[in-house]
Amino acid sequence: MGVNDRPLMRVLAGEALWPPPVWIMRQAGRYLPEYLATRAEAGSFTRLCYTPELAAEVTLQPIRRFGFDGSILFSDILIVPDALGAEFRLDAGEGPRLRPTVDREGLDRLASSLPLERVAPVMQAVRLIRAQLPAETTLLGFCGAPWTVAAYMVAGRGTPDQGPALAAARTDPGFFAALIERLVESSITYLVAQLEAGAQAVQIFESHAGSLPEDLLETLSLRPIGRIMAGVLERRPGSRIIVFPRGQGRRLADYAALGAAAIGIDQDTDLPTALASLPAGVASQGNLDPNLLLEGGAALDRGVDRVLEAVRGRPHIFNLGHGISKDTPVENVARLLARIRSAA
Ligand code: 1CP
Repeated sequence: MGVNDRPLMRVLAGEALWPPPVWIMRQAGRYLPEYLATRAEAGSFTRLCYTPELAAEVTLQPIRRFGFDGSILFSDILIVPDALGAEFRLDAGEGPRLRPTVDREGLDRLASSLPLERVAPVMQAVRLIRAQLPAETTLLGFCGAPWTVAAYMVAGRGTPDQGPALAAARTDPGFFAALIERLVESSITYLVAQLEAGAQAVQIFESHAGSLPEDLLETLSLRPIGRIMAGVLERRPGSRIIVFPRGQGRRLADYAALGAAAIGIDQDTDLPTALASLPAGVASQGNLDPNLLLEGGAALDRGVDRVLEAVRGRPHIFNLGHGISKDTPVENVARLLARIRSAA
């Protein structure tokens, strides 16, 4: 099977498939007992990300169990700041932590471009995964969008509203623009390396797009993502890029116009309205509320059917509106797949 015969790749090329191909954001993760076992073996989250054999193992676990059409590299959006020198760690019971980068001096202490030798284990994981994946499964690489990654870098952790990064963008726009610029260049290098190692498409996660006010959306989100896409496409013409601007459901057409093959849609966005706003030929992805997967049963079935009805006849990749919850019963994921794959 050639790369372009894979169902998920066909949809990224604009073809409507029935039933649609499916993968789940955070499909490798804490709801799976085998993930918890490998994570314990690794000792820490970053060791898991930087040990090619273990990262490949957890990437493949949900494929073996469920046969998703897409397999997403197991890593994290905070690996890029870590490789730049920001010291990412994830301790038990806490969210991610980084050494905060709050001004020009802090930025000057970081690497001026992404050190490829530091992310070499990630690329080795990509090669190991591709070698073991079924031929029909698409391997997705990814990175965080500059605004979303910068929000963690400035605060040194997750925050409810990205307040520290918004304040920095307003009070020290020169520093903030330089930080975004560093992340644009690093992300191009990082995504191109993933594509060269065997990823067949990549997703850019703008998970905190929703916290950006109207007057900052263009400079801090749309333009940087557009520059990453142009940089990747210049070096790898024809690359398929999925953009997920969570919390900006009314601006999906603006993100699509950057050259995206597909646009991710969160669960707070009305699906028929969002689909009507997308240009023909741009695929859609997502929208199912992760809480329905937590709940299961008839509520889950109805949610799945509602998405299927809305996307019939257009290129769509079935997925959630955000990552799967760690408390999700594994059997609900099996039920979701069975429902999609038996869709008439
Ligand atoms: O074992 C654990 O405790 C780790 C939990 C975990 C996992 C499973 C983290 C920490 N990261 C991941 C993996 C991960 N993260 C993947 C792997 C591929 C997959 O199966 O999907 C991906 C694509 C990400 C991307 C990521 N990391 C995003 C963007 C997507 C999203 O969820 O919005 C973000 C915002 C992060 C930061 C991050 N890393 C981890 C957590 C818990 C968080 C969010 C923290 C916060 O905002 O408070």
